[in-house]
Amino acid sequence: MADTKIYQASTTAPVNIAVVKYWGKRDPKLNLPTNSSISVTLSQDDLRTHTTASCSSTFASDTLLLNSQSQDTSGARTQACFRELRALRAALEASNSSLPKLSSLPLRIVSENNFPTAAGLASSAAGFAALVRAIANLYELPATPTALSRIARQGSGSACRSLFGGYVAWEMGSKDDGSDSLAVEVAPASHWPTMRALILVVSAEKKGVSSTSGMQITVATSQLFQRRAEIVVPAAMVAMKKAIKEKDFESFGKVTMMESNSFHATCLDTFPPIFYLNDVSKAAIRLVEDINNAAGKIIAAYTFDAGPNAVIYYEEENTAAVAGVIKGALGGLEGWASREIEPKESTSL
Ligand code: 2P0
Repeated sequence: MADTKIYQASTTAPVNIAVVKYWGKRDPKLNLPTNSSISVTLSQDDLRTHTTASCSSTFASDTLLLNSQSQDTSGARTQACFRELRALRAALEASNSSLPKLSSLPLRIVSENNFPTAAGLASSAAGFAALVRAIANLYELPATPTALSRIARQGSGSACRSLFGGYVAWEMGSKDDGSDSLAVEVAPASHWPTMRALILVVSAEKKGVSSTSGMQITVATSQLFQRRAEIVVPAAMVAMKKAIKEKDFESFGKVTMMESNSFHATCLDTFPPIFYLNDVSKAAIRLVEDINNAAGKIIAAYTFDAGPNAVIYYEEENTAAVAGVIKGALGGLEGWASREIEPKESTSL
């Protein structure tokens, strides 16, 4: 009798915020970057994608539902993830004939974010990481987070870093096939339990220039870009890994802020220029400077991605001096919403 069973597995993946930024592809098809990057994974209680993957001979075709809305699965990125995961499952099935032939069945993916997708908070990173992990669980693949990061990277570059919790490096690699462009753990979240992040949502509008096209124009036109990729980021990678290992917040904060500034300077140096920061973002930068000046050292660090929203890192002992002051100062400003987040471990496979 034909197998009409529905096979199913669920998982969650967290949002990550880069402290050394990915910006530039040397291979747009495989999402191979022009520089390595490092991120901090945020708590899944606050920001995460939950995904259920199922497959069955009763499904007509591959489908993907995000926050109850049907998404196109024919895009090259989704197709690359499906193809890679099916190939791994097919290899398992070839070596063990008692396994059900899931690799040839249509897939149904259902994803929900517990944060607004349009809020500019790295939704593609959590989304593709959850998609890849859910299908890997469905297929019972004996794959490590690093092995799955190679696949998630093809969905969205930053997604490869969301396969881990804590502090994660995406090593750019040097091979043309991308086999060494992978995410690795720098330290688990438990290594630095006092780390906190405050998310300041300035605008929940969708960003003007998408990361994918923005970074392509930067690579083609920015004169600062090459120096950033070859000199600035490699030095920041070394300094950031050391700061995390030593739990040295002053160094962590300085590299985080300089990296954000370097990334946005490169955006401004793109032609035509890309503006992600707005006046409210700049007010947040000034406020963090004031807080650090008042403390006589770096106790708060801002970072901005491809949009105006700020993430402020600080240590628990400075909650009042950082999160308290920022919330007080920005409370009267329209359009600001803040959430305090504790970096946490990612759910393991
Ligand atoms: C990052 N960003 O490292 C940087 C900082 C935005 C600014 O990764 O084209 O959505 O899907 O590989 O991963 C945003 O880029 O781009 C990003 P694709 P992605 O987090």
